[in-house]
Amino acid sequence: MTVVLVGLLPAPRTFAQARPPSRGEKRREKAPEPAVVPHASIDVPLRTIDVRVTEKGFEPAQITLRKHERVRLVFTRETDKTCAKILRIDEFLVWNALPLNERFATTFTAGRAGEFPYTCPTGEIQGIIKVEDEPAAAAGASLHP
Ligand SMILES: [Cu+2]
Repeated sequence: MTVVLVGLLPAPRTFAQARPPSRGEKRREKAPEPAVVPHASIDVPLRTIDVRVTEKGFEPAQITLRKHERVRLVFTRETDKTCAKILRIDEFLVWNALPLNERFATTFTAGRAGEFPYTCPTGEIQGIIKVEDEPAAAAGASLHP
């Protein structure tokens, strides 16, 4: 039997467009920036955010980050009564089991401003990661000290 897991894999564009344009090549279209970027420096402070998975859903259900902020999200599932036994964050390439009462951590650097949902496998239980643009004065400073 063949099982096709539709939607399991995030769109390849997430990592696909890191290649710099070669000289003389006209870029036809600007590809979107990736949602996650390599950790630019271990000196960038790491912010840890705890998320509980309860009967009400994700708590908190909204996380606000700045672009290029380095974060560790720590999920703890505290209920068996919802289908959020698996965590999806498609844009950040996360699809992980959440064992009951265990901590699951994912660490990344936000690469692009936007709104990125974190959900149960079916998408009914949802939270939103909001990544805000850096203030203009700080732009570039965090990546190129
Ligand atoms: Cu669900």
